[in-house]
Amino acid sequence: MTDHAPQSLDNPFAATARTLSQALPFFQRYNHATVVIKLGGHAMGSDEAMRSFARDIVLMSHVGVNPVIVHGGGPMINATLKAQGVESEFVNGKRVTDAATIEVVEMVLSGLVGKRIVQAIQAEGGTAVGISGKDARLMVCEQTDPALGFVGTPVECNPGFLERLKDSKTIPVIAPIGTGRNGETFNVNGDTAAGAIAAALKADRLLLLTDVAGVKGADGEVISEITPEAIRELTQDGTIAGGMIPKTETALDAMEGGVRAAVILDGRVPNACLLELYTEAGAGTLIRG
Ligand code: X2W
Repeated sequence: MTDHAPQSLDNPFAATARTLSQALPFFQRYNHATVVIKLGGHAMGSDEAMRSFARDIVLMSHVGVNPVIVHGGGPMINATLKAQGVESEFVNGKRVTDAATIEVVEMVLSGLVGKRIVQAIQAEGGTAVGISGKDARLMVCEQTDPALGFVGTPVECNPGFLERLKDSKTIPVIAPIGTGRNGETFNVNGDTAAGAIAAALKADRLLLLTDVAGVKGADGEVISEITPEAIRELTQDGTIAGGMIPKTETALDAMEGGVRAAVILDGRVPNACLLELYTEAGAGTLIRG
């Protein structure tokens, strides 16, 4: 008898089952959605944080999302350059990149950082490939400004190869390195690269994972949802300032390019991506028109 008795009402797993059930409308909403996730170097943190991020990505892919990861790695580039006795200079958030620096940037991003993310995803049971904007001519760039050296602005994205990866349920992990039309290598700001790739894919969501909770209003509180017009107003009156400006600009540019909505959120919060996509409250600041 007891073998077949209904589970008691205080089953400790009841809350887990209820959480899954509550997520159904969100699983349905994002089924077949393309979600571009920018993982900034400051959001990467410990091995445990990387494991948690990778697990979220694999879960998303299992419930019908097509995740595309674009990563940064600024602090890791700084550490490698420092070990070589080189200090970088940044102008408007972009690293002045000479011929020797671009080699370090490419090695660190495409080699170390990208492959760490690939391995983390595969450790959780997913399949990922690490590429850069050079591969399959994904991100063709022009020089941003001669004063910045080998810093590139994406002028052409060819995302056809990403579509083929999607068909085989392979998660792309993209380093923000671009190719020039004459074979140059360009260093691209990670946010800029994520925005350009999200626009080329006409992504449903662009998640910018960073180390702040979101966009703050004049009262210092994080704004949970905001329109592009309101972002422009808050930027003009100086409420949005400093390092947040490149992020909001990326979000607005991506939306002008056809991305449906962008979210700026704290990637250090456990399960940040799941909180955003699969719960009523979301996470960080959702920007949509
Ligand atoms: C960045 C690329 C990496 C990046 C750099 O060299 O640091 C430029 O500044 P985070 O971790 O997202 O900041 N490129 C042109 O964007 O990393």
